[in-house]
Amino acid sequence: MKVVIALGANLGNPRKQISLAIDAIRDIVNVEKVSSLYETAPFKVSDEQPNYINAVLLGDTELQPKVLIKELLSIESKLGRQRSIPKAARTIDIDIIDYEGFFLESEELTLPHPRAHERKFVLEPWAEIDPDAELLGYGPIKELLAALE
Ligand code: PH2
Ligand code: MG
Ligand code: MG
Repeated sequence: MKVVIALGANLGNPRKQISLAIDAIRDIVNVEKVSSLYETAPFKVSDEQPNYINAVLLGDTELQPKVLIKELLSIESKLGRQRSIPKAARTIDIDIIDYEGFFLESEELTLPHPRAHERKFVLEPWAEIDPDAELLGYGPIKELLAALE
């Protein structure tokens, strides 16, 4: 199953944590493409935070969506993720953006990611590695990006 996964970090050593997270993801996802690392300003957060490092990867996995998100959350924990308020600064955030074009709404996971369409920090790295991608329900990501600029 094809997956689009976004990574972000803005505490500790963000570049290192993203690299370690990708290494860990390779154990459960056949990682096919990884974007460059993007330094981005905090978007829609309610407190003062350092800039983020963001990246997106494309992969293929046998794991079902809820199993995959559980594994990704466990990688976050191993990399020191602490949860306080939503959108707090973090050592690592790993989100599933799209899973084989599935729609899913459950307590654990919403697919596609409900805020990806408004996030340049997701769309830009994603467009770098899959320029013709479409976000389910929203259309070509290049058009979404153009609308944000
Ligand atoms: N993640 C958020 C909220 N805001 N801003 C940037 N630039 N990068 C992020 O990864 C990010 C954010 C919540 O997940
Ligand atoms: Mg997130
Ligand atoms: Mg998350």
